[in-house]
Amino acid sequence: GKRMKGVQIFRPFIYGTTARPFNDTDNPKPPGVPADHTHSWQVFVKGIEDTDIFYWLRRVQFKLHESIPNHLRTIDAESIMKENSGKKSPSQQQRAFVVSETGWGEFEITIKLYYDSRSGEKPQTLYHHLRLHPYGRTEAEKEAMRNGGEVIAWTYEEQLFNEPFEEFYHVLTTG
Ligand code: SLL
Repeated sequence: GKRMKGVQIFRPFIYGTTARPFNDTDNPKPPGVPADHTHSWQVFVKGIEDTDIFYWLRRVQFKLHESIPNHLRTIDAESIMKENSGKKSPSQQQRAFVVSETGWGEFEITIKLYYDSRSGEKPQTLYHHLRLHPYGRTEAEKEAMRNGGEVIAWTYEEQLFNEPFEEFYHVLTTG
């Protein structure tokens, strides 16, 4: 195919983790969760304000810590969309590549992005530190995180497609 000379297309997305400590009120430990697990957490890749990214990002592989059973988690846009097609309202539809887990420790998560094959792009790897405990430069920043009950570590990113193939340019611009 031919490339679009001089054309650059950006697609914003967010990746990161959200963690919550188990407690007796709003986040009770589900049955079967090991006694030493202190938190529930999620790692995700998604569009800004839950906009669709499945048309350009086709697969995400999350590599978790090896202490976690089945630590390589691969999620295909195709299977999410298949599940969404059975749901009545758009608000019930899943808009993110997400893995939900429980555990006790922080570690580095490797996130591998696989693009639509028409892009000709190789997979790209991101690294994200799972945060379970409040962090920040000041005690006030940490306290704010404790109040919310959630520890949020999110990164805003823009995917650049430089001189995309014409066919993929069409995919990008028509959704
Ligand atoms: C640490 N270097 O020592 C890190 C390792 C590993 C966290 C943290 C296990 C969960 C499971 C889990 O939370 N591992 O058993 O499913 O802090």
